[in-house]
Amino acid sequence: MLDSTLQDTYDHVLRRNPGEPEFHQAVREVFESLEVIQNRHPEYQDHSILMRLSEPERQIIFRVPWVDDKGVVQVNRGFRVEYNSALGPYKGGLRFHPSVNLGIVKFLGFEQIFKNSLTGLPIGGGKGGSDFDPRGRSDGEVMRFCQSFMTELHRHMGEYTDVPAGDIGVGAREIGYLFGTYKRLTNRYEAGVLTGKGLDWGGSLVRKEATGYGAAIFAAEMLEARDASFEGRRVGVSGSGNVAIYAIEKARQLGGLPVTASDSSGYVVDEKGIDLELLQQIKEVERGRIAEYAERRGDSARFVAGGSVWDVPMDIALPSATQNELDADSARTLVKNGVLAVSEGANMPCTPDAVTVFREAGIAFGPGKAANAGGVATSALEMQQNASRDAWSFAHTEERLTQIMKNIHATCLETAEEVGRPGDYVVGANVAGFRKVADAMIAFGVI
Ligand code: NDP
Ligand code: 2IT
Repeated sequence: MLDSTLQDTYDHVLRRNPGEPEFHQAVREVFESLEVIQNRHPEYQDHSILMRLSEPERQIIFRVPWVDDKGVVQVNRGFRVEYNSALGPYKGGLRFHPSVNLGIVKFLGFEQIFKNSLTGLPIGGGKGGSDFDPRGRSDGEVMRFCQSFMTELHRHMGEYTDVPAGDIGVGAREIGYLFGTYKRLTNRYEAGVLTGKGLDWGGSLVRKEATGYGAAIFAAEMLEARDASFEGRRVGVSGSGNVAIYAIEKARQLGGLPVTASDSSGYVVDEKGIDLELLQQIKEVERGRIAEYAERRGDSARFVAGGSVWDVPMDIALPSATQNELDADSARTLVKNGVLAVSEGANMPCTPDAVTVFREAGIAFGPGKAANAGGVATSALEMQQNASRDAWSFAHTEERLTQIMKNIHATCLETAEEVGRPGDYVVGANVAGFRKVADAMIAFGVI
C-alpha cells in the first residue's frame, strides 16, 4: 500500500488511464520510492507535482498509411508522447513493434523523464513509435513507412522542441530514412533534431554502443561498491539487438564471460563465451535469428527454443530485450544460482515481484532508468557535437559516457543513503531523478 496522499493520486492515475498496465506499473514504482521524501517536501504536494507529472504535456496519435511491395495500402498507428520539458527539449526513442500502443509509449516516456534527469544533461522526456512490425519487411517497405511516419511527426519536432532517436525496431537504417524525410520536408539540415545518426551525417561515435556499454559499466560500479568485479564471472544477457550486443562486448572487455543471448524465439548458451563477430554478422548484417548463431558456432553453443534464458547459471544478469521479460520465478532461479548483480539494459525488464525478490535477497539491482541511461546520455553528447558542428573521437566520447555512468551510480547510492535506504538503487534513482524535475517545475510556476 502507498501512503494515503500518494494512493489518492495513484487511484486518480488508474481512473484516468484505463487499460494501460505498463504505465500504471512505471508510475507506481516511482510513487513507492517517493514515500521516503513525502514528509520532508510539502512543496511537492502544494504544487501538485505528482498529479502534473502523471499527465503528459502532449500526446500525439496519428495515422500512418503506406504502400507495401504488393501495392496494397497498409495503415499503422503512430505515437509521440511529449511527456515533460522541465529540463530540456523532449528526448527519447521511437519504437517500431507490433506491441506498441499508447500505454506502452506513456510508460516509456514517463521513465525517460527521470532517466534523462539522472544523466545531468539538459534533456526532457518523451517517447514515440508505431505498431508497425519491421520483421519480414523489405528495405523499400521500411523506407516508405518511415517517410509516411515522418510526414506527420516532423511538424512536432525541432532541435529545441523534440528530439527522437531509436529504440526497439529503430536503428541507423530507420534514423536515416526519418532524417532524410525531415530534411526534405523542412528544407533544413538540422542535425540535432534526431540522434543515432550515421557517422558521416552528424552521428556520434559510441552512440551505437552506448546503452549496452553503459549497462555493463553500471553493473561494474555496483560490483565495485561490494568489492567485486566482472573478472572471471559468467554474464547472462537477454536480447540480441542493439543494447544486448554492446552489453556483451563491454562485459567481455571488463573481464567477464558473456554466455547467453536471446530473441523472441529462444536463447543460445555458449560455454566458450559469445562470439561477438558472429553475433554481429547474424543480427546487424543479415538481420537473422539467434537460432542461427548456435547452428554456425559449433559445439560450444546450443539453442533452446522458448524457455527462459534466466535458467542458465550466471553471476551477472543484464536483461536487455523488453519490458517484463524477467518475472519472480526467474528472479528466484537467478538468486538460487548465486547471481551477484542485475543491471537493466532494457526498460523495465524486471517485473515488480522480481525486483522484490532481488531486494529481499540483497542482490545489487540497477534499475533501467539508471543502468541504461548511457544511450540517451550519448544522444545528448551527439546533440552537443551537432550544436558546435564538431565530431569527437571514440576515446573522448567513451570517456564522457563512462564518467556519466559513474556519476549516475554515485548519485543513486548517495541519494539512497540520504533518504535512509542504503544500497537501494531503485529508490536512489527515482528520488534523485524526480527532485530536479520537480524543482524546475516549481520554478516555472503552474504552466
Ligand atoms: P532492438 O530492436 O535492437 O532489439 C530488441 C531485442 O529484444 C531483440 O533481440 C528482440 O527479439 C528482443 N525483443 C523485443 N521485443 C520482444 C518481446 N516482446 N519478447 C521477446 N523478445 C523481444 O532493440 P534495442 O536493443 O534497442 O532495445 C532493447 C531494450 O533496451 C528495450 O527495452 C529498449 O527500450 C531499451 N533501451 C534501448 C536503448 C537504445 O539506445 N536502443 C536505450 C535505452 C533502453 P526479436 O527480434 O525476436 O523481436
Ligand atoms: O530508452 C531510451 O533511453 C532510448 N531508447 C534512447 C533514447 C535517446 O534519445 O537516445
